[in-house]
Amino acid sequence: DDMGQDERAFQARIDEGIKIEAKDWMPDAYRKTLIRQISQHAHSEIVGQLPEGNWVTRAPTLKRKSILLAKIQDEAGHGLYLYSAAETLGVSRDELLAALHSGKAKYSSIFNYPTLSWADMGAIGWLVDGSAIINQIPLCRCSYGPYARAMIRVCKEESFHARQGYDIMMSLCKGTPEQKAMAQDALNRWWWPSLMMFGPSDAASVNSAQSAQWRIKLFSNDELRQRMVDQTVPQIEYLGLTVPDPDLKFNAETGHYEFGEIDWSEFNNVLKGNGPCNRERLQTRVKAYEDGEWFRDALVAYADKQAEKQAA
Ligand code: FAQ
Repeated sequence: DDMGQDERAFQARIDEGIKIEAKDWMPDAYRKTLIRQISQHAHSEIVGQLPEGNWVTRAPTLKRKSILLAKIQDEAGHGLYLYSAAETLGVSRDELLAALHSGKAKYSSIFNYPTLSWADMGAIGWLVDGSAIINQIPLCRCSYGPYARAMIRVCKEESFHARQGYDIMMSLCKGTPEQKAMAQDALNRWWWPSLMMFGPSDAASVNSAQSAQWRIKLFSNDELRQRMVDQTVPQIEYLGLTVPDPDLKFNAETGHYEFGEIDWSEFNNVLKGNGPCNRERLQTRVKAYEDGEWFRDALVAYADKQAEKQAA
């Protein structure tokens, strides 16, 4: 084969389950794919604050408001751990942010959908954070040490988020018929985009084979998507809601739910920047970054002054 000696030794370590650390030798393509995935993941956490930010001032009670604020703040923290993990691979945070702000970098498709009612806060916590957990639990065991370790805390916090989302859904479903209808409407709008979070079908997933060989991916996109459906359908039934998929049926032989075809043209359209909120999300991020310039400058000026004092 055409693997060099370094690369063979590297793959052997991965096959043995030994973690790769920042200062270890690694193939350029491994470094590149990790920078790609970890930075997209970081951007998702940061842009992912925006749909929920839309409801902070309109939360129905002070308790719900403080929970939502804490949840959104957790997402900012996740973004920061992930940017730090990406930086261990030799890329700067400024470069990563520039790629996000110019529209060059991807972030999760799910955050390009609008949040139209309070019930969407329930649906996002339950379905979006729920899907994020299913995708991220295996990443706690991925081959790159700094990424794997960051995922452990992220997953713990995401499980609080998923429970708070389901708690909102339970309250609405036990409420008035109007409240239950809001819950159903939110489920109808977030169900399919949540299934798309897991990425293209295995047949269309260009990065999967290599990422599986490097143990960045321990399960395929379709395997994790199936896990999400199997886990969530009983929760939908418990709420007394209807899965917005006429083709959904339980297969008693396999023990899995079979589900309808995902609208891949919608997915690809969102990835190309043409989802319902792509432009608005990016504009909001860029404005926040520009508005924060004076603050970043002040931090640097302060740090410089402290260093001068120390030197004197
Ligand atoms: N959206 O060959 P694959 C959260 C891209 S959770 C946009 O299968 P891969 C928590 C993919 O990048 C959300 N793009 O790629 C939260 C690639 O493009 P590229 C973030 C997508 O990497 C909750 C191309 O399609 N989670 O933020 C999507 O092997 C609530 C081909 O796809 C993560 O990022 C998509 N849905 O597998 C925050 C988890 N799917 O780069 C706030 C880590 C695929 O070649 C509120 N990432 N693409 O130009 C992963 O596990 C993987 O990157 C996958 C994609 C599974 C997402």
